[in-house]
Amino acid sequence: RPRVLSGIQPTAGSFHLGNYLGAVRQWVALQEDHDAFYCVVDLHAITVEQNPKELRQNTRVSAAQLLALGIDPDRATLFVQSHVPEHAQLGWVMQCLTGFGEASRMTQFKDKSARQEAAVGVGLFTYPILQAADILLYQAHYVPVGEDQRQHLELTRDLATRFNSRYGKTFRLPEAYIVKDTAKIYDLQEPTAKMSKSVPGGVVELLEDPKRSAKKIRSAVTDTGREIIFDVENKPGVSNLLTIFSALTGRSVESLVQDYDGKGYGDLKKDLGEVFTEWVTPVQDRVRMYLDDVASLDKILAAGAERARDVASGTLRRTYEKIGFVLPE
Ligand code: AQP
Repeated sequence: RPRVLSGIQPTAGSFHLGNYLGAVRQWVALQEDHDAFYCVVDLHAITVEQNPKELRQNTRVSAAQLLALGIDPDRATLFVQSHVPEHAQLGWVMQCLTGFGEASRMTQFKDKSARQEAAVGVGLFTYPILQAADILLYQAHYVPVGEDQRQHLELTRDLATRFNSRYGKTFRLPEAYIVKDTAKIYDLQEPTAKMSKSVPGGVVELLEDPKRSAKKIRSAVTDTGREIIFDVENKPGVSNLLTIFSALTGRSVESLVQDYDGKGYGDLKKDLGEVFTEWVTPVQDRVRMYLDDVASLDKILAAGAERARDVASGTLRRTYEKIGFVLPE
């Protein structure tokens, strides 16, 4: 079975709808017929300052959300990145292989560092290199992510190619698995910008009170005109709502457009608020259930880490050997 690997940051509060539709929804589908590895990337989280108590809580809440959204620990390997030390170890190897100029071209770093008020750490700069190590350790065929990660995937492939040509074939070249329709969910208040936790406003959070989400959806910025049609160029707000509506219900955008023929933006937004509430309420119930039994949750993560280490340690050993490190007996 082809291998997939992906990770998500233990975001404070909760995941947002962009994380779910752009990434986690694909994770759930792929676990059916792939050998899937999914991790909560806490090492990535400390690239910006974290409160220790909150980080620990956010990591568990993230794992609970993944389970509640449909990741099945019997089918997929679900783990916490810091439980598998090989990530940091291969991360160092990859750093030594990366050009400074090459790393400087990463647009996400440019965006994030420009937005950050606190001093920018080197970890934020080398973030995509650690991400490359995350992927290469598992010899993943596919990496299900949103559009914003495409450049990081290219870097990963470049580093794998470089290592392979310098030391001999070691890493598989992974491919981004990006579902076009939901590759980029937009901010509800600014529908030409990516929905993102660091730009609060038009972000729908999965664990907030659904009434609040429905209100955000009802007050989403729509476009001039009245017609409900899918036209990303000229009607980004309405198109974004149609994308979300379609993804949550499984109905095609065309059939939604037909149904809303002659109706107003208000109707669409009100209905989408209800659709979201209906979808998210049982998800929230399941998150609570997992968090009520932290011991069992931690057990799931420990079992996942063990399976992940089995694969990761083999790759790291082969890598060390190729580099010329003396391997410990
Ligand atoms: N708006 C989005 N549309 C589609 N996919 C998205 N992803 C994030 N935002 C969107 C995808 O979610 C996965 C996990 O992302 P992450 O853990 O790297 O979180 P992030 O990218 O840091 O999330 P944010 O909210 O976008 O954070 P900031 O504001 O820090 O940039 C990834 O697969 C990502 O593509």
